[in-house]
Amino acid sequence: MSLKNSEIILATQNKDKIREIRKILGYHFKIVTLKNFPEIIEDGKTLEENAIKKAKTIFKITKITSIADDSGLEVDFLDGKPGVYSARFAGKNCKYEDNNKKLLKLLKDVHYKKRKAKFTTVVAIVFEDGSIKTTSGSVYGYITTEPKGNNGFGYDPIFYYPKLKKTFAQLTTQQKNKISHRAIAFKKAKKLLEAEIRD
Ligand code: ITT
Repeated sequence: MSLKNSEIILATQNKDKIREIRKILGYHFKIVTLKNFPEIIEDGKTLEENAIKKAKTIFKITKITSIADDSGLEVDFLDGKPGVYSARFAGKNCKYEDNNKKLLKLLKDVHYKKRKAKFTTVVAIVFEDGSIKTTSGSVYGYITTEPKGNNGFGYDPIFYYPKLKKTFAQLTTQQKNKISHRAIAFKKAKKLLEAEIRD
C-alpha cells in the first residue's frame, strides 16, 4: 500500500489538535476523522495510558490504523498539575479560558522562577495488525501572569517559550509546529508510519 492511499484515522475530537496534526503529518497520508465519535473515558493515570486507550477504541470500531494524541501541561509549582487532567482542570465541560484563569489564580504572586512548566504529548498508534507503538515530545517554558496572543488553543496564551520570547499563542501555526511538544511527538510518529506503511 502506498502512503497516499493508506488511510489513517485520528482518534481525537479536538479540532484544534486535528488542524495542527494534519499540517505536521503533511499530505502523504489520507487522514480521516470519525463523525460519530464514541465517548471515551480518559481514566488513565498517565498520558500514555490515555493515548493508547483512545487509539485502541477507535481501532476496534474502524480497523484503520488509528492515532491518538494525549497531551498535558505540568506546572512545577503545582507538583505537575494539571498534567493528565489538563482538559478538565476547571471542571467537566469547561472552556480553555476557564482552565487558564484557574491556573493563573493558583499561581498568583508566584515568582517567575517558580512558574516553570512543561507541555507533553504522547502519541499512540495502533497499526492494522493490532500492534501498538507510542512516541512522545516535551517542551519547556513558563506560565505568564496574563494571557497573550490569539493563535493556538488551550493553554497556549499563558505558556511562555523563552527561546522565542513569546507565548505559544503569539506564534503562527507554522512556528508552533516547528518546536511544539505535539510536533516532536508526531514527527517521530510519522517516521514509524512511513516505515510501516510504505510499499
Ligand atoms: P481528545 O481527547 O479528543 O484528543 P482533548 O482536548 O480532551 O481531546 P487531551 O485529553 O489531550 O485532549 O487534553 C489536553 C488538554 O490540554 C486540551 O484540552 C488543552 O486544554 C490542552 N492542550 C493540549 N495540547 C495543547 C497545546 O498544544 N497547546 C495548549 N494547550 C494544549
